[in-house]
Amino acid sequence: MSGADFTPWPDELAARYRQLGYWQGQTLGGFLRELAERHGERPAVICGERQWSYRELDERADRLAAGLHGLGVAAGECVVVQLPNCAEFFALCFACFRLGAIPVLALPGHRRAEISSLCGLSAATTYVIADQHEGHDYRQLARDVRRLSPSLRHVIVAGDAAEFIALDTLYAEPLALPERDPGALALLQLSGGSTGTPKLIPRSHDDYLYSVRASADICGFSQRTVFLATLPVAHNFPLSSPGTLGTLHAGGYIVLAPRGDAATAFALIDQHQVSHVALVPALLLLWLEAAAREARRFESLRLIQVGGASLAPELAQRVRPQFGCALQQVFGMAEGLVNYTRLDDDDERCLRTQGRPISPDDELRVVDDEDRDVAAGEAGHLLTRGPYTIRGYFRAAEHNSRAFTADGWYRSGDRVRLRADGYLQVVGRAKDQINRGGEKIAAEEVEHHLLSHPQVRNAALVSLPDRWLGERSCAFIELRSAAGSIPLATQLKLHLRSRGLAEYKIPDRIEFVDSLPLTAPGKVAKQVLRERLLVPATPL
Ligand code: AMP
Ligand code: DBH
Repeated sequence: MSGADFTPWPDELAARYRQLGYWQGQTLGGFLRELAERHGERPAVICGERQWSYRELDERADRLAAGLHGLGVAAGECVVVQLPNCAEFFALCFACFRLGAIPVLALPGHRRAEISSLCGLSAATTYVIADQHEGHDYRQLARDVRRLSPSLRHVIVAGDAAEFIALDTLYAEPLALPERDPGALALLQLSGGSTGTPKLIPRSHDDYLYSVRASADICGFSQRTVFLATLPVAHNFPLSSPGTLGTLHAGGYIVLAPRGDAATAFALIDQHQVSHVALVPALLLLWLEAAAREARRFESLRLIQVGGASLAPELAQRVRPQFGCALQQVFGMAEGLVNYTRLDDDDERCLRTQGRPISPDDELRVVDDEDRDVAAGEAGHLLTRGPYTIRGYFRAAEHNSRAFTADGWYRSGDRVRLRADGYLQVVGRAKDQINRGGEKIAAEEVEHHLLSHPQVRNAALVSLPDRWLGERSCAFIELRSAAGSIPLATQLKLHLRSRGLAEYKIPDRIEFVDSLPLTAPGKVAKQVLRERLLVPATPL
């Protein structure tokens, strides 16, 4: 990896983070080795009927690393991992860490457009999928992706491999592999983004493990923790805040839910006496409604973490009465900074704030449009730096000059208020993104796909408030002159699907307008569009 791939922290700060023990000089591969030595036969991962101990997970990682090596996968190569919540996800990721290959953590909902652009950006040589999940056949997706991605050499499948390589056949005699550099790039997370093309987030072993260990401490994870993974495990929140990795760090075990719905999750909570779970607000709402209908008890639950999107205080206050456990708000980003309400915080903080940062060395600034600090307690743009916040996206020099200040602050795109007690409240968003139930949609990306339709002259994607998801998306479309047939909303949606876009990015609503309103510099006035959606009677 070259310097352009991974912007390092300044030397003095790196030395400080090491000296303060944030960066412990351990790789993620070494992390699992140490846990296996400590916890041996204790259960680590439960996936359906299967249960892997720490020792077994460690051994599988070694054997899979040898198998990948045998295929010719080398240190520094990128491996796009698109697996649902299954035990193989962990064996495979740790195998990559041991080998020095870089997992690129795609989400199960991604389709041809997203995966081929991840492959292009990372020059991935290997793509790992499950055969099928939730009715989707990933092998067909892999056939499409392979046509579009010249760098891809191997497709590995958990399950029925068809013409590809079966993951189960890759377990080989462990090899003696060289230790990796803990300061090096370990994995690439995906950013929700706000631009036309996806951005990859380079996380090092040292910085990622710091966020995992410190999160596990803050959230009180221990050997008694049974963590139910309901959100896709590749996502930064259920992976590291403290999530599945934090559970392993604490010596507890992970129960993998194939999906997050209440029926599936409640059955697993009962069966495995689950103590901790991480949810987005949209999922919490479904769970609350289901739990109220069933009037049931949750004796084993200790903590429900909620993050990824704004949580209304009215929803927050239903958690304890309904589930009989504590609520923790989590405001984080795959780029780094994570904030938690603390376990001993009073109700006011737990219900009405999004917590405070993990680290005493997390730096926060709240600024106006000209990057001037706002008065204490006022709302503004959140900028941040710290021991686990990236200094630049992967291979995105041009974008980095806008997404980071010259002195390394990450522009989160969130509008926040920083209170005198150090707690944050998220009050809005400046970035051009829709947060659809915790799934982020970069408006520009969808607009580019809409503009590829021959009849579309201009398109603007905006958010629309929604009771269930928090926000949904609405595309405003300006058509070209009446020549030819006018596309219907359904045809535009089909057009987006035919371009291989993930389903959650397909606009929930489409409105046709004669012309899009413009601001003075000629940009689409999205605020005007959002306001139009709030007044249904106004003619569009
Ligand atoms: P990403 O950068 O794609 O990892 O997404 C992180 C973004 O999710 C943040 O910058 C926020 O916009 C949003 N987010 C995460 N947690 C919360 C929360 N608790 N409340 C409001 N927004 C959140
Ligand atoms: O939304 C996120 O990206 C997020 C939310 C909570 C996150 O990355 C995290 C915690 O680590």
